[in-house]
Amino acid sequence: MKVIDSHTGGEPTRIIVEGGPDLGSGPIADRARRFREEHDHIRSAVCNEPRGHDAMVGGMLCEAHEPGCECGIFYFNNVTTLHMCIHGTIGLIATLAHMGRIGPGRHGIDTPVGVVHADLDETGKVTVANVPSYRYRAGVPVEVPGWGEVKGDIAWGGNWFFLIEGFGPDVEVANLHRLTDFSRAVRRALAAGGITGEDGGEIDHVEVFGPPGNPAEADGRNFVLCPGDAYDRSPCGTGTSAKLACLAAANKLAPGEIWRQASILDTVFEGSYEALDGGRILPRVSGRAWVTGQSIYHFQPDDPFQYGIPT
Ligand code: PYC
Repeated sequence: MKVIDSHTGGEPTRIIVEGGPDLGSGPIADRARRFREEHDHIRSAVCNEPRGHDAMVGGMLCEAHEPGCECGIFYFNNVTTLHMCIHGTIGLIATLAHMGRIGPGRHGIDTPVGVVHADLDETGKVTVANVPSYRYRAGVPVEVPGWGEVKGDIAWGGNWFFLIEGFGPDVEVANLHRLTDFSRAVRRALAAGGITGEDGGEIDHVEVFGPPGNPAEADGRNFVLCPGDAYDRSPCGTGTSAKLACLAAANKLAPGEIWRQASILDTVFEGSYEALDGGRILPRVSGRAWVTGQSIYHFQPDDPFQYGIPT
């Protein structure tokens, strides 16, 4: 198996470019389900130690099902497959360019949540037009053991997010452990209270907002807890999409206006949106990825951790 590694604003992406499992043909969502049900050991082998670590996001490069797409992709992490991942898509575009498969221009990518388009420019900047996003509920109260009542918005940005501002620890890198504890407690309280996305989907990402470290470079800083309990080193593209949906719903950002979202590490994604019918938006998120290496993996039958150390 061959993988190519990159990072997008600090968040790693590892794309399986050769030697992945045979998932057949058909819609990417079906192939992602087949991967989850029949090849979960490959997810663990790629993302977990000793080859990976808890922040690693993997991607399985496939033939596209939808016409006009450059490729298909689905993403996974240390515990599960993801609906969508924008930092991963920015990493995928950098990887395809590194492989010589694509150059600057617009590229269609077939994903489990629909076709997305990514523009690569001459400088390496990638802009992803994400799936339609929306705020589902605003100011939802949840009683969080040890932290009291916390209010947040529920929004879809390709994953379900609970977006919190004004509660919990300050969004500063010195508070990483407390932010992780807080966000995990919020996610547990949401699950215990039966609070879900509109489709009953689990809210598996928690996003806490604070002021930017440097207002000349960003409009806000976030901390994002991912499903496997790692924090997103990047500003999280699906999380930025969910934020844009909330700003649009609250009339705080006009269509086409730029929102600069900094991560907890102060790496920045730029976001803007186009208004769609029914209160939905089409978010566009820009960032940059850098290829860091490539590897050939060996699976030795007598290696007790050939498929990773489960998280
Ligand atoms: O950038 O969308 C994103 C993402 C999701 C999980 C980690 N990063």
